Amino acid sequence: MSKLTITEFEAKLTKLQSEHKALITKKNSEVHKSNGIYTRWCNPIVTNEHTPLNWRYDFNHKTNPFLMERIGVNAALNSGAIKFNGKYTIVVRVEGIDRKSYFAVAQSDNGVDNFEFWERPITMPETKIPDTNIYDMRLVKHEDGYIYGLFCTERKDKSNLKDTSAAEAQCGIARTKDLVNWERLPDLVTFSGQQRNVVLHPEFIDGRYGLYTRPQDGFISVGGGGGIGFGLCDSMEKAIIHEEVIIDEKVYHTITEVKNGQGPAPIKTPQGWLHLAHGVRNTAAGLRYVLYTFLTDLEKPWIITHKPAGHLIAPEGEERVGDVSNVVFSNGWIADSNGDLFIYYASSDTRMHVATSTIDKLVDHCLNSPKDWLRSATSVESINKLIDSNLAL
Ligand code: M1P
Repeated sequence: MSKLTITEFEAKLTKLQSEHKALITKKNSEVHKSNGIYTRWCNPIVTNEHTPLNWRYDFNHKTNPFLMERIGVNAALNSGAIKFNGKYTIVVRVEGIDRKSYFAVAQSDNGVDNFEFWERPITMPETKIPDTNIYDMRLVKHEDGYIYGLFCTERKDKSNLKDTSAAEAQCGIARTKDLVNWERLPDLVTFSGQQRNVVLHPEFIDGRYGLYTRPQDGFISVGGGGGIGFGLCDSMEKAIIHEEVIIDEKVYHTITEVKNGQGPAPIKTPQGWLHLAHGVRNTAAGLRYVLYTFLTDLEKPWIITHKPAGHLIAPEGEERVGDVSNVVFSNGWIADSNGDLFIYYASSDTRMHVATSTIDKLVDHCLNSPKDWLRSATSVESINKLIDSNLAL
């Protein structure tokens, strides 16, 4: 096929632009079916195709005479979230077709649709040891006045150069006031191997910073380590955790049998800190990631007070298929001052969704849904208790 004439080029570009506009302004609607705890929304809120066209296409007829995509985006997934300047703001993990992830801000007025990316992706400064890949930012407005972004920084495992997939995960730290200019701080130092899913607690604890961690022996396998950990450090400018305790262990024959990790930063409620996390188990079809919730003590957020059995959100329908199938993952949620809750989650490492609920509903779920007593017989006991109380009405 010969090169496009200028007229053809312009017509093709106009079509691309109007299709893109239609996609990013598409109205979302609630899914009718709900378990009463939360409601899913029909359309993904952000996908690879929502990223701006001028990040991907060269609009110059001379240098791109076929008007082809020059820089592909593979996925838009695991996003941190924060209410910023009155808008529902997510910092999306955008993954290029070259497998490199980077961060980009997208905002919406209502939290459920019309997410629009800012003009450029975030330019994240590097430390002296450049990151190969950065992803899964947890955004926290800390009471010290900064917005922190904690994320995974992945680099080649230099102790195993022969194995080209041997990698090392650690926690990168950056802070900002405007989500545009980021100050990169040294990576978190812990003494428990690799780290992923590290999250900053939003308040000081006895004048110190609290961090949820996820120690792991290897890059993918947590090995003998694992569980959601917690530790304190004196400064975020030189963050060192000398002592880590495991606050939520992985447990045999549960949704966290293989591994788990803290999701976004917990939300303070009168009944305790409300948490969202992911749990992973193995199946013949590979790992299955689901989301679960629990409450921790207000004064001692490392102590779990209530934890309902099983998952809160598991992959459903089209969510079950993608680059890494059978995965839901969340590292961002936004609570409005009226108690409305927007849970942002990615499905199968491919696209972003929203589910809505309220703080009151999730707290009630934590307080009143039975815990996992770890045996089939005890699960039946929980059901019988419910039947008995219903029959007694
Ligand atoms: O592929 C599923 C997820 O796997 C990792 O999470 P975890 O460390 O808990 O296993 C991360 O790479 C995450 O980005 C990804 O969504």
